[in-house]
Amino acid sequence: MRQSSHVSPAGVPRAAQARRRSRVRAALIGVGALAVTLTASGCTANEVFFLDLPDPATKEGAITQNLWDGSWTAAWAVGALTWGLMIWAAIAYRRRHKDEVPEQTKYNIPIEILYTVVPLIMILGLFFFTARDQAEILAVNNDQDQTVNVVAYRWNWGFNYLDEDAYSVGTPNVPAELVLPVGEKVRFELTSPDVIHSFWVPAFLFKMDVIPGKTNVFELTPDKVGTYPGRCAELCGVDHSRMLFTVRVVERAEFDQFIADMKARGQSGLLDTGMSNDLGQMPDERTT
Ligand SMILES: [Cu+2]
Repeated sequence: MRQSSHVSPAGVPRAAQARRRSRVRAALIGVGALAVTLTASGCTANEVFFLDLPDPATKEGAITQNLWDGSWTAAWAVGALTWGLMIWAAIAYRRRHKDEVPEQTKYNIPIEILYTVVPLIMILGLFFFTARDQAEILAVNNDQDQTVNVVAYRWNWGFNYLDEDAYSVGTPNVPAELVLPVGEKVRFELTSPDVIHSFWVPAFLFKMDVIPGKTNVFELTPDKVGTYPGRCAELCGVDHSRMLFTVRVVERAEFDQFIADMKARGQSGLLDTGMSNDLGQMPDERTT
C-alpha cells in the first residue's frame, strides 16, 4: 500500500512532528541559556538563590542569616509552585482550535477564599519569624564586656572606649578604625551631634540609625578575628560616601596594645566633638 506523503512511516503527520521538534528545540535553548547565565556570571548557587550574605562575624549574625536563608527558601518554594501552576495551566488549557473558546468561569468562592487566606498565612509566618528574631538580636541585657560609644558626625566616625577611657577618631581622608577584642560582648551606644547617620558593618549583618539627641543601643559579640569594612548607611549629606571606617576584631592582647598605643598618642579620655554632650551610658551607670 502506498503511503500518503503527509504522513510519516509511524503514522504521525509530518506537520505535528515538526511542531514537536521545534518545541523541544525551544525548551533546550531555554535551559541552555539559563545554564550559561548562571555559570558564566561567576555566581555561586548561594549567590544566585540566596543573594549571598557575608559570613557573619558575630555570634548574633547566625540568627539573621537563618532568617534570611529561611525567607529565601520559602520564597523560592512559593515561586516554584506558582510558576509551575501557571505554566501547567497555560499548557493544559491552551486553545487547541482556532474557533474554540475555553470554558469561562467566574466567582469561584472557594478559590477566592484560598488565595486570600494562603498569602495571609505566609505574611503572618514571615512576620512571626522576623519579630521573634528581631527581639532576640535587639535584646539589651547589660552584661557586656566592653562599651563603645560610637559618634557619627559629618563626615566620619569617632569611637569612645568607655571602659578604657580612650578614643579613636577618623576624617574623610583617614577613616576611623574600630578595634574590638574577639569573643567579648560589646555594647554599642550610638550618638550623633549633627544629622542622622547609620552605623553599618556588613559582616556583622547589622545596622542601626544614629540619631541626634537620642542614644541607640545594641549589643553584639564579634566572634571572628579579621578586618571588616564599615559604612554609613544613611544618606547624610555631601560627603556621605566618605563616611567609611574599618573594624578590626583582634585577640585581647592586641586590643590592649591598641589602647595603650592610643593613650601614648594622647587619645585618652573621650572624644570631644564640641557639638554633643550625649555620650550615652557610662560604665558606672550600668544596671548590672
Ligand atoms: Cu553619615
